[in-house]
Amino acid sequence: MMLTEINFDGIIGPSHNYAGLSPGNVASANNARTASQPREAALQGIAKMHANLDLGLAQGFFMPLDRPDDRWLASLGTNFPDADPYLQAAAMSASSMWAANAATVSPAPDSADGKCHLTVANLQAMAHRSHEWPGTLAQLKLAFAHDAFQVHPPVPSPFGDEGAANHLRLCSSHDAPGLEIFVYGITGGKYPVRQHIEASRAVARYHRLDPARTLFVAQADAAIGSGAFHNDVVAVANENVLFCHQLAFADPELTYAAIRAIMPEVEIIEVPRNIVSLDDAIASYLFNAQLVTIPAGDGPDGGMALIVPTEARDNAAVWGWLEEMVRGNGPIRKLVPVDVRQSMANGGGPACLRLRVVADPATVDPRFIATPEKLDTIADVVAKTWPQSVSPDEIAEPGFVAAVHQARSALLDALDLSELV
Ligand code: SUG
Repeated sequence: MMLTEINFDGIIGPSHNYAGLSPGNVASANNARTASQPREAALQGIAKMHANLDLGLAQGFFMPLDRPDDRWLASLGTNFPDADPYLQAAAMSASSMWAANAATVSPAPDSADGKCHLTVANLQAMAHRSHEWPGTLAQLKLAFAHDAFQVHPPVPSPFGDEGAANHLRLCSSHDAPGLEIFVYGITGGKYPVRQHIEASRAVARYHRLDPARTLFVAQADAAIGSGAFHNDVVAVANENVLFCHQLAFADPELTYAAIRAIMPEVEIIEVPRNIVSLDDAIASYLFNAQLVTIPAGDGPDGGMALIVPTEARDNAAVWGWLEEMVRGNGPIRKLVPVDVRQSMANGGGPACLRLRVVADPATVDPRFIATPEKLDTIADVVAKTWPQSVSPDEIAEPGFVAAVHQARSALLDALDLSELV
């Protein structure tokens, strides 16, 4: 078994829109009711996947879910034409693009049974995301049907679980046993808490993790209150590196000490609040980066790269700090800005768009694995069928709904995934 980190990106669906459905998500609120560009959005996501392949990384993808979600509306005793505008918008959301919220993943070396475990996230904090999990679960079961995996149903209500966005894994290398850190919210101040500790503990039990290598850490209320609705807006980890904001965790010193006690070789890169404020961190999404190990021989000294949104480059305080860090002798050697502005306008950066799965690529259903040719096929379908622009007032129009259905069907056909109804 050759265990590698594979990043599975959610393909941005044809109904991508800015309905302002996520209280506590500053970008989504700021852009609420403006027009979105679904085609451009999806092409930006595909370009990011291409760039990752060029860096020598393993890349996969997930299909957009069927929207509007008629089954969910039926469970609420209504249907799309009769539903009120709020339910219509919630049923049309393309939010499954943020694959970091699809599931929590524990690679095989961390689990007592030697399997890679995935628990689909219930996403129950937000109505428009609470109905993602059945479609996501069906897809995970297809992509990870091999014996090397175990896919779990969601944690039951009332415990909110938002998947890998609140989960960090530290390890000496991806194929070695890791330290898994589950980050949960307590009060959140003015905004809702999305990740509950009871859910995190349940996921750790499902995944048969070693309690001696598992930590449960509270997120700082200040971070949630400033708009870090998921921990991955203020922290990211890769192998032995934790890159985080000073105000990411409720008790940073205790958190770092607990990590060091289990993993003395950890390198913690903390960005001080007096250089990058929480507001700058959240507006630029510098931590919502993909921190990746460049395969040996391909990269600058085979070190790590930080794939950041272009918004991080546009912020002088943030970019200045990042450039200085890269000039130093640290583990992060390269900055790779990517343009995912359409997703960013709804609060989703490069890291939100991907789910990391450490596995042998040979054990994954090949239909979900990206190659440059397959990405070109996807881009071709998107260019031909994805709507160009839509305002939230137009998402319930029958013509738009029909276009969304046709676009997704065309993609499923092109990738031989029509069984995902
Ligand atoms: O859950 N935005 C998503 C963004 C998720 C980002 N993911 C991570 N941080 N991992 C959310 O708030 C906006 C939907 C709208 O307003 O239409 C939205 O759902």
